[in-house]
Formats: sequence, structure tokens, C-alpha cells
Amino acid sequence: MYNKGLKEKIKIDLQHHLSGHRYAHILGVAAAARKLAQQYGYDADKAEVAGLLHDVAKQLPLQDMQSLARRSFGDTLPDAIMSIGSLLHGYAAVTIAKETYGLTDTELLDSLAHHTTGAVHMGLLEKIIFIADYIEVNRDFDGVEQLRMLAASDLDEAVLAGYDSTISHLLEQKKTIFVGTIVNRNGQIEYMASLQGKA
Ligand code: DGI
Ligand code: FE
Ligand code: FE
Repeated sequence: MYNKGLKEKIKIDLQHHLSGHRYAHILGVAAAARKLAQQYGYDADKAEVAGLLHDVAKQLPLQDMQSLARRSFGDTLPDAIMSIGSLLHGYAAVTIAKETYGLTDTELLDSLAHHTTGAVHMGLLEKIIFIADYIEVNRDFDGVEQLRMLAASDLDEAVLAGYDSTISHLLEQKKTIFVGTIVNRNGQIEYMASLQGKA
């Protein structure tokens, strides 16, 4: 299923549709996702395919993203997501994964949908793609080295640090913060506290 033929086909399509910069980022995310999957015990080929597809819709016009997202999610997405390409591209990627590559696995599709804003309860592949997006080799922001180390030692701490990094960045830039991002960060903190309770 998640074999070399599929990966090569996706890569050729990406090269046709995306800038060199975005393509390099995607290859970085796919490699980082593969490595995290090996470390945390997930199907590495599936994680690599999710990495390859996470930003497949990133450079489409907003209207195209909207119609793609509607085909998978109908009218269920908040306006705040439907109206901003930077928040919508993961949901649009779900439809491309399904319609162009015949992928139906829920964990994979969820990891595409939620890679930008996370989700209240993320599964392992969702966390892997969420974090791979920050730590891939081409990323160069303050704190990226720390996040790489955290990802290697504790995936849940890294997820929380990922939310914090995005929120800090948005605060600094005086940008709107999608309320769901805050809700999802709260969910991660509550999940981590529940693990502590069980320890
Ligand atoms: O697609 P990438 O650039 O690889 O990364 P991404 O999908 O994680 O994030 C895309 C952009 O979305 C990034 O510039 C930060 C922005 N973003 C993430 N969360 C929020 C947000 N923008 C707003 N306005 N609100 C958010 O909550
Ligand atoms: Fe993205
Ligand atoms: Fe990305």
C-alpha cells in the first residue's frame, strides 16, 4: 500500500505543483516523520506518505482549497478555518489523498487534516506529522534545536512545545490565533496530566 511506487508518484506530482522550497520542506517532513515513526513504533512507510502529502494543497488558490475541503468535510469546518488557506490546506489535502491516491486510512487522513492546528486528542501518527513539520531539517527558527531534542526524548512534551511555539509566533506577529489551537493545546496538557496521574 504505502510502497515505493506510491511515494514516487506523489513526489513527481509534488514537483510539478509546488515550489522548490515547498518541495524541499515536504521531503524534510517525510524523512523526519519516518524517523519518528521508527522511534515511537509506527509504520514508517505510512508516516512517510503522510509527510509527503501534508502540504500537497498548500499552494492552491483558496477557492480550490475550499472546494476540496468541502468534498470531505461538507459544511462542518468553522469559518475561521474555511477562510484562511494557512489553516485550511491540511483539510484540502485529505481530499487529494483520497481522490488522487485512493487512500482511505483514517489515521493517515486525520494526520493531514490536523497538522496545522493539532486536535484535542491526537493519535500517534497525528503527533508524528505535527512534530515532523516543525523539526524537519530545513527548519531554522529560534528553539528548533531544543524542539528536535525534545522530539527525540518525549513526543508529548514536543507536541506541547509545538503548540507553544506556534502561539508565541502568532502573538509576536500580532496575528489572530485560531481558538481551536488553544483548545487543542489545553487537550494536550490535560492528556499529559492524566498520564502523570496514572504513573
Ligand atoms: O504549512 P507549513 O508552513 O509547513 O506549516 P503549518 O501547516 O503548521 O502552518 C501554516 C501556517 O499557519 C503557519 O504560518 C502558522 C499558521 N498558523 C498555525 N496556527 C495558526 C496559524 N495562523 C493563525 N492565524 N492562527 C492559528 O491558530
Ligand atoms: Fe502545512
Ligand atoms: Fe509543512
